[in-house]
Amino acid sequence: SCNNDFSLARLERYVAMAHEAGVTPVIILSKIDLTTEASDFAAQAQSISPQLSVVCLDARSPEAIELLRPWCQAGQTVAFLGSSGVGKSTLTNSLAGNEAIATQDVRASDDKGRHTTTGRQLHILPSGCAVLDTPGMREIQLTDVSIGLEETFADLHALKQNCRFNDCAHKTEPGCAVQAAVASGEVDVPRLQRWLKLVAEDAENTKFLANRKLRDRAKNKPEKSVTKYDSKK
Ligand SMILES: Nc1nc2c(ncn2[C@@H]2O[C@H](COP(=O)(O)OP(=O)(O)OP(=O)(O)O)[C@@H](O)[C@H]2O)c(=O)[nH]1
Ligand SMILES: [Mg+2]
Ligand SMILES: [Zn+2]
Repeated sequence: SCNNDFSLARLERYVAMAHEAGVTPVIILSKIDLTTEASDFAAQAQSISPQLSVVCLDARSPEAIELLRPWCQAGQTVAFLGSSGVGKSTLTNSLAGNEAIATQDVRASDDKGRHTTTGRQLHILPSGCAVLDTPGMREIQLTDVSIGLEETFADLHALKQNCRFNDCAHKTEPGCAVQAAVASGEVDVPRLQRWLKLVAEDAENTKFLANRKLRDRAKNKPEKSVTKYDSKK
């Protein structure tokens, strides 16, 4: 949403997850009616990648049907993911042309939602498109998304192929192509830092889960999934 809940770092996580899953990511920026800076929010979202589709809308408006038509054809399935209160259920209602799903105001202090939707639900639209409305995520932790990260940060991934060392950490190593690009002003440094953080997080979680699977298998216990992450970071 175009308010205090907007986070570029969080959007990158969702996009990486979608790429990894082989799903086409589309960024929907809701609540454009509540801001005069919708184009700034859109420019930030578009900075993730020029190829990414970014759609700005008022989720309560019937115009949403027109704006999302390319992805909402008969036989297609879309899933709305995002923090609580961004308007996933509101948008589903607008697409369905009714008010069947409950929605609830966000907190005025920080624009956070109240976790109104509590289970995933598939809705079939009049157009024949299936929409999955989901509960707002409190956190999104990355595991096993190395391919998703490569696609999301394709420019940095391409640069890193030219580093002198295979295991370059892109910090102080000699012959680091990424740092050379930073020096020449080609690379956005905050974006580079977010990439390094996500790559490290993914590696750590993937290793942690692999070890746990081994341990669980040894003990013959069923396998559990994923861990915790604070969405503010
Ligand atoms: N002004 C405005 N309000 C919106 C928009 N989208 C959603 N809202 C309002 O934001 C509040 C939260 O919307 P919901 O649809 O319940 O949000 P949600 O993403 O489904 O939230 P959870 O179910 O908690 O994950 C409601 O009061 C909506 O009316 C929008 O584009 N503009
Ligand atoms: Mg909801
Ligand atoms: Zn390097």
